[in-house]
Amino acid sequence: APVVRLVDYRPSDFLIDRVELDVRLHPSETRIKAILSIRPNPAGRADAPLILDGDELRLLDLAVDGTALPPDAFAATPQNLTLFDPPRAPFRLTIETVVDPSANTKLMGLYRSGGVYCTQCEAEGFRRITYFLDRPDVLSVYTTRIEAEAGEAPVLLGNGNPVAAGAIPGTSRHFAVWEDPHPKPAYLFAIVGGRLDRVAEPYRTADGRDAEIAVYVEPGKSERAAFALDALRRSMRWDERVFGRNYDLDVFNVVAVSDFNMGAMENKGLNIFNDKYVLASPQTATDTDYANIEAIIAHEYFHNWTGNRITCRDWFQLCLKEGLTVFRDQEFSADERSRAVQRIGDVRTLRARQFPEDAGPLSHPVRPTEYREINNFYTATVYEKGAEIIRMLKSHIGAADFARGMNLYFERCDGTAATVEEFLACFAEASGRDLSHFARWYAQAGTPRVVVSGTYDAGGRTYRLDLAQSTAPTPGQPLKEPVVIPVALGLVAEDGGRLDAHSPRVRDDGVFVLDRASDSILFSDVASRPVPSVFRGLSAPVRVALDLSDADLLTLLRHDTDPFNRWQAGQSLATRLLVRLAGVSRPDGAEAEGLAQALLAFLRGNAEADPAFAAQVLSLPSEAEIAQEIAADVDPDAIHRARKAVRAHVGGALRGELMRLRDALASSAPYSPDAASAGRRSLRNMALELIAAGDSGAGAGLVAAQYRDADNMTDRLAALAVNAGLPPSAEREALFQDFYDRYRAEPLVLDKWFAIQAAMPEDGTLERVLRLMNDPAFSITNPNRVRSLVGSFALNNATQFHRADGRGYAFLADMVVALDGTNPQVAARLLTAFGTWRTMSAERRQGAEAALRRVASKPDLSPDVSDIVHRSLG
Ligand code: HT7
Ligand code: ZN
Repeated sequence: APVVRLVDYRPSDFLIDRVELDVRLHPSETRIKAILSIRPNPAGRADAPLILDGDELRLLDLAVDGTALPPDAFAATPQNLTLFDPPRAPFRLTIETVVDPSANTKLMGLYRSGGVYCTQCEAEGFRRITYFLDRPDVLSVYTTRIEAEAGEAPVLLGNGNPVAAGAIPGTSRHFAVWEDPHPKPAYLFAIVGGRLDRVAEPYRTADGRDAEIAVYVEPGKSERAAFALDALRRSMRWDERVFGRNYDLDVFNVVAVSDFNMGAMENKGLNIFNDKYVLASPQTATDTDYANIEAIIAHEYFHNWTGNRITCRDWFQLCLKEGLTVFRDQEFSADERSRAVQRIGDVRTLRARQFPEDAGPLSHPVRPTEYREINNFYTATVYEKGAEIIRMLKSHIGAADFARGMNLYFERCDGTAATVEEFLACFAEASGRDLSHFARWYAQAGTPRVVVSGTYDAGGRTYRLDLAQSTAPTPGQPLKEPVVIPVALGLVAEDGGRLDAHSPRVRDDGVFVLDRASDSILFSDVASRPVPSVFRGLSAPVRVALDLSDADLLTLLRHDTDPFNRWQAGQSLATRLLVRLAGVSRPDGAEAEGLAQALLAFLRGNAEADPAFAAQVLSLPSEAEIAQEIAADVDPDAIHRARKAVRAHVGGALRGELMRLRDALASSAPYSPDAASAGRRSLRNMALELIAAGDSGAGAGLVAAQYRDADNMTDRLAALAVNAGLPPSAEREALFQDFYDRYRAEPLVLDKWFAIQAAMPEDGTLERVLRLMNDPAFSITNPNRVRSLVGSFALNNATQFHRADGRGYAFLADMVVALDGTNPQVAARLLTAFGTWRTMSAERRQGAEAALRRVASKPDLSPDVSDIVHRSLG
């Protein structure tokens, strides 16, 4: 595929003001008649041909202003429709195409999922429905007529408001007409047709519009849609209250489908969701599922303003809608739940997904400057680091100016396809600041490393903090410049008392801005040696190198007023120990005694007051986090052994307290997914995990009882996950079998069963995965199944995916090649699991490179897989 470059952007030569669509749904021959009201763009070239995008399309008919075109006036291929000399005044182009939704395994454009017709048009799926100017800066008003067999598709949904519907006399077919008054790019187009149940409620917006909000699900599952509907209502109220944004149509529909490439899609007025992020009942969904549903429902709804009303000029600006909308959904979840626990979770995701991406061959700026396949840029960098930039912008200019900037952006850019520059200009204007240096965050890839050191002068009662930033080279960017880094900080007295130290360089809100390569802060009136607490709340997406003693970390864990840094202190303590133990062949768990005592003291003081937070403190850094810290010649087996030894020791040392907490936190109340109840469950289940790590015999007994007695999926699945970590036995397998038997009719529940087994850190797991691929519940064409089994193996099972004999790599390569023929997007995403291959030990590097080269050598690779494999090897 050719490279697309940001510098080559130019406005479209033509605009399409109106789109009238007539879609006749049919399982294998759906016909689409499109009437496009086209005019030359004054900002485009005057003599240009009209080149419409297509993808695997077949043209049936073509007319300009109602008249068929002579054959030499146009050319049609599956990829393009070209009018060599189109009218230079407004005209109506009629196009008829035919597509086969049942054969569409790429799940882009119009396809069928479990008998339901649905669409996915972002980023470039609309061109798989009709020929179009499929670019986000072409905004059109749409009217859509959908026709189908009434028996096959009694529900017909489109964007906007419903304006007509009825039977087609003399036939078994019916139709519905939808009108969307808001101009939108084609990527926000959607239709749905099928047998679906509906839950709905009325909603009156803060500015007085009466709307109906509804969730559509597979027949018989409407009870499982209630939580999503509730989350939608809460999201709408939050956006009114916090961002002053009201909904703008008469209906808002959410549809759940079972085959979907990503999490969900924000189509105007008609969000389409992966059913994993809609359906929830206490018996089938975990607390994590509930929290994800709430966050993704909110995310897609928030796109209505940040993405739809204001869209992107081109796909390089993807972070304009995604980073901002992730920031908004994170803030929503923080307000609805615990702010500290939410932040810890968001930082864990950032470090687990974005930091490795930014340190590997797929590293790219938050606003990339070139791409071969845009689908490969829906990345943790664009989403999560994009959100961190917004968070920093808010802390850099302050909450009040941030709010003014957002309002200006909504006012000024509403109805347009905007750029990052236009966005930042609103904040520069609102705050009166020059943000040109801050803008470097969008252009420069890589995670900055900030080295911090402190010096106390008891005589002068001063304390100096020295900070220095640097960023390692990334592909295509050998040289790096300093970025603007807001450092939220404070000083903590060694005994935990107050320290009234001051520096004119630190703002009243505790933020110091590091905007050059190095700088220092001098505090005066410092009565005693302080412990620095820096990057509170992880105030910037950086790696922090601050060499605190274990005693200092214990002070922070005990006394820091910032909960995030209390948690961070515990993690730093554990990481240091784990990295050290990963370097020895027989790690001695007894070395974790200091950590265990610190955790015990923490639990005694805090566990019952804030169980969710305590569960986070108890949760040791993941194997992937330890690998990142080691960074070169990584041996996942050594990391696993070290972590296992530490967990075993901590579990043994804390056993009494953990058993007590399990009893104290037990509840006989019926299941509720609220954050407080979920927090209690998370600590109880973390306790179970540690007790089992310390004593597998005791663990097995507790697992069996909890599994049997659980009245909800959170507790039952937690027991099953701990079961997976027990030594091999007939009882262990019997529990897996029991789970399968109970939930054999629940694909989303069996996904959890697949994922847990694929993540088992033991020799036989690859054979287990191969066996599970033959299970009738597995399907290679369903992305959720593939992600649960193959994705979990590649991403959550370091010892087995990175097997020294290379069989894990070879398996993934086989899967990628097999999947590339049916669903290249899913195949390409799986392939990103190779992202850390260069950091592995030499023999593993050899195996990974061989597997990647084998993928690269396959003829007819999709642009998606070809792009990832070549960048990974590059
Ligand atoms: N904006 C949506 C992105 C998306 C997508 C992208 C490529 C291929 C399939 C897709 N499905 C959804 C999701 C979001 O960020 O809200
Ligand atoms: Zn999004």
